[in-house]
Amino acid sequence: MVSKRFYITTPLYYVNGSPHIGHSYTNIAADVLARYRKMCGDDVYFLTGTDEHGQKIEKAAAATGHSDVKKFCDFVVDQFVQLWKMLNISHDDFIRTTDSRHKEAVKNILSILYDKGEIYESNYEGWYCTPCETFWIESQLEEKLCPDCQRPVEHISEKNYFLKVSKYRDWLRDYIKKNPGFILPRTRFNEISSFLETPLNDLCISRPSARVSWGIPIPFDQNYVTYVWFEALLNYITAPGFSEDKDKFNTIWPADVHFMAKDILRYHAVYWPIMLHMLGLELPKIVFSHGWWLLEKSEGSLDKMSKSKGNVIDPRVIAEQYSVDALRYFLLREVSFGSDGCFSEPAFIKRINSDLANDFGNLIYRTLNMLIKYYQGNIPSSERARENCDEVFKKNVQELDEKVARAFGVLDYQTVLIEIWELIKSANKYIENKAPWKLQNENKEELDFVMYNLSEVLRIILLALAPFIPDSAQKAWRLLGYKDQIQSHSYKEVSHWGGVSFNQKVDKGEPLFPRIE
Ligand code: ME8
Repeated sequence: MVSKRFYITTPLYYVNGSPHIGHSYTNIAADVLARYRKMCGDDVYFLTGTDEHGQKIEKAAAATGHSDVKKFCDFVVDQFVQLWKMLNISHDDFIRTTDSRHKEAVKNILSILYDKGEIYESNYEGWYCTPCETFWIESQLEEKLCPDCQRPVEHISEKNYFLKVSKYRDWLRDYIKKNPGFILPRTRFNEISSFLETPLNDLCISRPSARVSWGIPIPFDQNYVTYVWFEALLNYITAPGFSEDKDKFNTIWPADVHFMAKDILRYHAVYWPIMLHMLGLELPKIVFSHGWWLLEKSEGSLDKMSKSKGNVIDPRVIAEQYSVDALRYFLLREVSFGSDGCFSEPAFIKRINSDLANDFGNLIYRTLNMLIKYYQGNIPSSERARENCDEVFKKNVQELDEKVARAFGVLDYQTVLIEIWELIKSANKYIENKAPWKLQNENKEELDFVMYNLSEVLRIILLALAPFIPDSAQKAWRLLGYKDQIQSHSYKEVSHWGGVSFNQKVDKGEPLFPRIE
């Protein structure tokens, strides 16, 4: 039997502007999980991509003087592709909603749902927000503005196609109640549960081609294109081959984790599960909605970082100035995954200096330096240390793998890092307490014991951190005397004591995270 792959997705980002820190955040989080699961032995399928149809994109192309919308998309998509490369995002597939594999599968799915009687035609009268491409009823507006983006809406009346989502509300409510781990974190679960207490309107899934021409034609009515949200959500099944390759699809679906921010949770936690149910497919295991990165707008007031508002931090600039791994670490350590965070350079510098330059950097530097000074770079042969680690490390080492697994299970990256830092901090304290520089003259056997312990703890820390800071972990791995790829090792090895070999030859190298002044 073919085993089920571990399937991770990110949203498909709109190509109406360049990617910023917010998009990088989601992809870094997804990448860390992908790397972790691979180290746990899973066959990971990690999907990301871009959302390229609809009026928003048409308008963005026109605003930048592009008469060919696809060419405009190609140009912006390349910025996403380059950024993911720069940030070491290890996705296995990149889907564009303009790919023919996606377009054909969407048409096929529309026909399936139409034939099943889940789609009907009706007149739509109400308010429409062009940037969000969303219909609103009068009572949902906030002071006549779109409740999502607070921009003006237009009144329209037109014939459209609707998906019968309303009749599945009770089914979904029951499903969510029975599966409390389906929507994470808990606050978002509560939000969706209370949303489902009110009636659900059927979803308008078409737009007249006379108004929006840039889209996937509806197969049963050429005067319409598909609503972008309806077709974009389908990418999660079109990419793994829902229409083209059922065998492959069955090894990948259902998704293990869908990542996104809270702005688009409702699409993923309400409409998407109903669409899957209509198609007779299983639901994803976890829909995780993280918080927003905000920027200070004026003193004391914060605003969501957003492409359409243009108030963004360019991740390339931060990564170039401080390093990719510093950015990856900061984003996942600074705020709890699920809460909002305010991005500021002083906070970034403070975090990198204290955690990466001081705690982590110093531990590597001092350990390697002492190994070179006292042993010409050869890890000492201490049978006593290899058999049993020093009592001070025992609990942390034995429990690390389990604690990390528990935290990763609920996408609590901050707790994973805090657990790893417990070990880093205790190793730094160990150096102070044991004072190897004194042992060198006073007790050679004890020095061997202490330095083997430090080398071994360093090995464990590097393995544990590899999914978060892959480049730096690999560099330090080499310095510790390993020739292979750190990520070819099993994550289980973090709790197996005695991994470093006697006489393994270490090197000092350059500081990985120099202090930022
Ligand atoms: O919504 N903080 O695309 P999008 C944190 N195409 N994350 C942020 C963020 C911020 N300030 N800004 C953006 C769309 N993000 C649709 C998705 S999926 C089938 C279709 C991240 O380009 C976050 O993951 O507006 C958010 O959900 C996503 O980008 C929205 O990207």
